[in-house]
Amino acid sequence: MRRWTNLALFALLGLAFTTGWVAFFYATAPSRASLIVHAASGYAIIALTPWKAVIAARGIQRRRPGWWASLVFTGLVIASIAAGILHSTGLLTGVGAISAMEVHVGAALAAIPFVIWHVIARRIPVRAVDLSRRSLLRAGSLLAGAGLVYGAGEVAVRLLRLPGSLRRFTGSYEVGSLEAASLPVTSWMFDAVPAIDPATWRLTVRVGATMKQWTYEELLAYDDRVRATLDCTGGFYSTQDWSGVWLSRLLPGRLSQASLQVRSLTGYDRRFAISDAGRLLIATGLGGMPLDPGHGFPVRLVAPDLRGYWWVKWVTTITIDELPSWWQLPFPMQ
Ligand code: HEM
Ligand code: HEM
Ligand SMILES: Nc1nc2c(c(=O)[nH]1)N[C@H]1C(S)=C(S)[C@@H](COP(=O)(O)O)O[C@H]1N2
Ligand SMILES: [Mo]
Repeated sequence: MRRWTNLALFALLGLAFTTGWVAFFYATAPSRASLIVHAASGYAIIALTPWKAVIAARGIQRRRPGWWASLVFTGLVIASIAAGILHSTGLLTGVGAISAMEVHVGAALAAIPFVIWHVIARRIPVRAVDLSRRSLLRAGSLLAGAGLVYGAGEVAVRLLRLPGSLRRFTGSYEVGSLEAASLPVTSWMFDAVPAIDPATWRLTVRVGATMKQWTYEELLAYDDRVRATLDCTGGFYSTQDWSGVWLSRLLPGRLSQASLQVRSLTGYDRRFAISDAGRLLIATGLGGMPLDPGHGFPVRLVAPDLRGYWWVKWVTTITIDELPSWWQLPFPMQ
């Protein structure tokens, strides 16, 4: 049971980590599907606490080198799970500018080097019986049981009318919809708001060797509109009315290329399939007013049904090329 507990924890940590990122990748149904498995793996980790506590108590008594690092690791796992539950129930969704979701993911990321160290320093032999019917069945029942606990928790959140009952299927909370002034200004990681002079700014559209430039005035002549929901992985969403021009209208007629890359003045970029151009808006306006610098002035991308991190702000260049649309890191690195 001891070895099985440690192996199960290893598998569950990997599952929680993977399903968390899958949920971040989507703003549609797969996000919820992934979060159900995610929450179940989190509760399964909690369920193993009594067994792991015995293992850990023995290990701590033995004072093996680096035992304190295991305690830091334990602290990070507890912090991540606690912040996840605080977010999901809505009991505490943030303190000041820091959201519970940011703490949740931040602690999980900080735990990575510790898990790697922990499983190397406390290596356990893996044997054929670990994949036996019996251990797999046990793992399956643990995860299914944890899934039921999650389901019961969701029911309880609704019966108790906790704020968590108001969250969207991605787990995000609504903020200031249809009230442009209440839309938060946020960035993926490190980007700061640049100062851009609309008189000299140009939107460059490159197709192979040819290139066309648009001035801010020229783009203002369009009035395509869309109501769309920005769903930030930081844990909030907001539905707003956006105006501007469908990206497809800025492209020359027939294109054989596979993808288009939208790039910010800051270097931040995202790549899309060319077939998406008709549903991507190059926005100049929010709630009937020109964008303000924080929300992407002079123009930003509005990408309905995609998570907020696809909505590139301060766009300067659109490049159409032969690269497949999946040819990029799944998440930006800046
Ligand atoms: C939620 C994840 C985990 C937590 C919070 C955790 C925590 C701890 C703590 C606090 C100790 C005692 C201090 C020490 O000996 O360093 C320990 C020991 C140990 N852990 Fe973990 N651990 C986790 C996952 C794992 C995994 C995935 C493995 C292996 C694949 C593992 C294998 C061990 C072993 C073999 C020991 C030593 C027990 C002994 O010396 O008697 N642990 N763990
Ligand atoms: C050590 C790794 C992790 C563990 C053990 C863990 C566990 C949990 C738990 C227990 C919850 C609360 C579920 C609920 O009651 O609804 C939760 C929520 C959540 N986690 Fe994680 N998590 C981990 C890492 C991550 C990562 C890396 C991400 C994203 C990249 C992530 C994204 C989320 C999201 C979006 C929610 C909110 C779900 C909702 O409100 O319905 N998690 N997590
Ligand atoms: N250039 C650039 N665009 C960006 C980001 C960024 O960091 N840099 N952050 C993205 C993320 S994560 C979100 S949620 C939205 C936030 O848009 P808002 O500040 O208008 O609410 O912008 C996206 N566009
Ligand atoms: Mo975001």
